[in-house]
Amino acid sequence: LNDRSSKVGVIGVPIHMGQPRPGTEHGPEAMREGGLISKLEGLGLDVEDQGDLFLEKHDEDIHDHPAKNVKNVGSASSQIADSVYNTIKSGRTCLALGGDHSMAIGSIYGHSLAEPDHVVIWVDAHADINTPLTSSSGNMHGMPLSFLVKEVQPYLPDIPHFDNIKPCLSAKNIAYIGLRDVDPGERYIIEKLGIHSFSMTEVDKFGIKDCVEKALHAVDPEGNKPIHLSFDIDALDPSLAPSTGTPVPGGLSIREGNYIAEELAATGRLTCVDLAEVNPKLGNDRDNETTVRSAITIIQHCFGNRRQGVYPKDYKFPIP
Ligand code: 4U7
Ligand code: MN
Ligand code: MN
Ligand code: MN
Repeated sequence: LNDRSSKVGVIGVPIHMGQPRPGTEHGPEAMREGGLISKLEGLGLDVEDQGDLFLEKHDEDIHDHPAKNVKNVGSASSQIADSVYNTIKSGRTCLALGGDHSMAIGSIYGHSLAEPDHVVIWVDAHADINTPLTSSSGNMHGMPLSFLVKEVQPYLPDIPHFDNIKPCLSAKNIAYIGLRDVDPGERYIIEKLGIHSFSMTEVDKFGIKDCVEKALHAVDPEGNKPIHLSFDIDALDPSLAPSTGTPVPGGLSIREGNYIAEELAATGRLTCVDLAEVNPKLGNDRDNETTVRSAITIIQHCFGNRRQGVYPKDYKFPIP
């Protein structure tokens, strides 16, 4: 696994059908234009940018299902899963650039095909574990975990076009950090299944250090499982990530976000990272720059940047 950490495979996931606001399909390009790839290379990483997935588009979707755009999100999910699986199998750490957070259905499932025993750290203002029946919006970016968690399956209606996706997580292998907008049905599931949750209240109470430590220990007490980080940019405070569809005040600071990323990277077991919900069509140019800058700094710290300073493996110290 350690060899994997110097090799990154970047996949753009231009999905927007998991929510109603146009623009998340431009998230990957906004992060690339912000210099993401060269910044990762500057860390001494071997970066393979695979470009954006060409997601199948179905103009006729299903209209009588409580979850919206199931056909489009379902087919995209299998494409995402294939591509994440192949990237991880090729020995690289996978960086999946979203795209709305329905992308995590495919990325977490694809990760599980390559590493069946993986665990998930979900950093988000939202719990994203609505079932199509508990969701008040019908937007699938608020549902990804409900399709993936085994214990939730008895409560799901039949979801057409999701035959390729199988539940691959146990409730005990997930920990949330940053929650502050959780729907009643979601809270009910979290409590019933005992899902580990470090909401902003716990971040306030214990500090980010304890929350990250406890989250890592909770999902994997032995500390040897591959880790999937699903980072929704709206976990950060809206002042740091204004260009996103569902901002919620009172979020993580950049210091807290970077700390989470540094600590996960330091495990040497971070195998796949999603960076979801950047929407450059929301807000003005300045909002976009702020949001992209925040996303890139989080990603850099996931891939070896440390605030104490770093130099690449092949660094040549200048001697006169
Ligand atoms: B995101 C919401 F009701 N819970 O289900 C819903 F508040 O990926 C929001 O975390 C979901 O941004 C937000 O629609 C999904 C709502
Ligand atoms: Mn969110
Ligand atoms: Mn989310
Ligand atoms: Mn959102």
